[in-house]
Amino acid sequence: MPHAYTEDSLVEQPALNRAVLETRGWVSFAVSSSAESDWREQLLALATGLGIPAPTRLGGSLCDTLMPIEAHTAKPRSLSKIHSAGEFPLHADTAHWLTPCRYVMLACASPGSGSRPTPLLDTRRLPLSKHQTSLLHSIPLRVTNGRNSFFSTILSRTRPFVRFDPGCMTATTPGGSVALEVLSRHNWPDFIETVNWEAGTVLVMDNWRILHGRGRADCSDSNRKLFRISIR
Ligand SMILES: O=C(O)CCC(=O)C(=O)O
Ligand SMILES: [Fe+2]
Repeated sequence: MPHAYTEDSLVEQPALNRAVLETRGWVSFAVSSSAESDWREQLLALATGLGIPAPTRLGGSLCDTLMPIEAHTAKPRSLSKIHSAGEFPLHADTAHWLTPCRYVMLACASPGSGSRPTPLLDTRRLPLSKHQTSLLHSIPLRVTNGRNSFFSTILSRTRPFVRFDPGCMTATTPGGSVALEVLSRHNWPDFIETVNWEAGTVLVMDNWRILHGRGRADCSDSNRKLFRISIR
C-alpha cells in the first residue's frame, strides 16, 4: 500500500486507481472513516496526489460539507438555492470558472436516511447526433459569475473540457434552451451510472468529462453528509 508522509506521521494511503480514473473517468473506493478531522486530512492528502485542491467558493474551505438543505438557508447561486433538498440536474462543478477544476472528490461521511445516490454521465460515451454536437459547439450560453459573467458554449474544439451546469448557465436564445436540454439526464437513461454511498466511500471524477447530479431521496435526509474537494 502506498504511503505519504505528513508533518509528523506516516499515513497509510488507500488505493486510488489512476488507471481506472483515466479510462472510465471516475473511480470509487472505501476509506475506513476515522475522526472527521483526520478524515478531511486524509482526503486532502489523496487530493494533493492528483493536483492542487482549491476552494470551490471564494474564501471557502478546501473541503466543503454538502448536506441536503432547504432553499432559504442555501448560499446564493448554489444548486440548493434552486433545487432545495430535491434532485440536482447533471452538471460539472465550478463550470463558472474560466477553466473548471480538473477533478472532483466526493466522500461520504454519512449516507443519510434517504438512500440518495449520485448519478454520473460520461460525456465521452454519448452517441450524440451531428445536430446535437453542433448545438453544443456553437450555441453560446450566459455563464453567471457575478461581475465576471461571460458567454460560453458547452463544448469547444479549442479546449478539452465540457462546460455544463444549468445552475449557472442560462439560455439567452431559443437555441440555447435546446442546447442545455441535450445533456439532460432524461435523454440518456442507458448511460447513467449510479454511485450508492456508504460511510467511507470516496468518489473521484474527471470533472472535465464526467457530469454528476444528485439523486432522489426515499425520505427526508438532512442527515446525509458528503465532503467535496475541487482539484485543479
Ligand atoms: O450530493 C450529491 O450527490 C452531489 C452534490 C453536488 O453535486 C453538488 O453539491 O455540487
Ligand atoms: Fe456538484
